[in-house]
Amino acid sequence: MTRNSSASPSYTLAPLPGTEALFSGPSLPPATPLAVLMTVPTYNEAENIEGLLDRMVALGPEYGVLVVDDRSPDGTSDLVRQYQSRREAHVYLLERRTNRGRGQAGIDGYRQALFMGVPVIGEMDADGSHAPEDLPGMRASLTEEAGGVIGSRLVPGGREEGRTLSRRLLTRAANLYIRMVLGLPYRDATSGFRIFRREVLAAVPWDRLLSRGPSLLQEMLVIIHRTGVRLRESPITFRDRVLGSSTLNRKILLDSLRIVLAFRRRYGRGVRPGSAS
Ligand SMILES: Nc1nc2c(ncn2[C@@H]2O[C@H](COP(=O)(O)OP(=O)(O)O)[C@@H](O)[C@H]2O)c(=O)[nH]1
Ligand SMILES: [Mg+2]
Repeated sequence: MTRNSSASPSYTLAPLPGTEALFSGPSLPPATPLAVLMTVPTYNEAENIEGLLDRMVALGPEYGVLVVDDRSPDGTSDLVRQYQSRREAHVYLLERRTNRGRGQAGIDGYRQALFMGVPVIGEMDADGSHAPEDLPGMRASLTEEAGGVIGSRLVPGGREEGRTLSRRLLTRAANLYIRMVLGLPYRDATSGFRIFRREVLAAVPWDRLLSRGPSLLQEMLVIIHRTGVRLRESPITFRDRVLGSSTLNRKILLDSLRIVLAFRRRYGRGVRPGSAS
């Protein structure tokens, strides 16, 4: 379903091979064109989604959100639709009917955002751990020579709040492992808060990725790095999820260690000869 009126381009559902989905937009799209579109995968985020939308909309009319929901039983998508009918804001919803999962939701979100032609496209969690207020700083770090910006907990100025010592150590150990195995120069390769130029994302082979889960975050970085594109890191304040429950468990953790080795087999460890530097 697509509802549209007035000035803004009339966005429609992108071709999403292998996924059945519905797409909707605001009843009253703002006259200001979309400059930054953040994709937000959601599964049972009814407690968090309206607060996130309010904070995103407060950044200005050129910022938009694309919620990518997997039929959350708690009615997350109903809340988004209500928001679309009452606020003049770039709030879009992709309701996936098949292939539930964080990895495929992320892929479909990026495909939909690319199809919409927005110049800067990113992703963040719905659970409040990523602060919309950090986005303008990330956008300011997107200088001409950068292909994107990682919102980083582990560069000077970056912070973590409300996290146990074991979670903080886990983040650091995972990043050390990823840096060593994949030869990536980034301090926070596990951060799920990032923005990219659309041309950088357009070069990602979305239908040939290995990831089916959260490891998509690292697979995207390794693919982009191998093409010679460089990202910057900009400090963020990360807050551990306050409401709802995390999908991270021991099995996901072990799977993600294994899949990093699979990335190394497929993509190698260094920059490909012949690619730009
Ligand atoms: N569409 C979709 N989103 C998901 C799925 N699993 C998790 N998410 C969302 O992905 C984001 C990250 O998940 P979260 O539970 O916060 O993981 P953590 O940050 O690693 O603890 C949140 O916004 C979740 O609602 C899923 O199967 N489908
Ligand atoms: Mg989270």
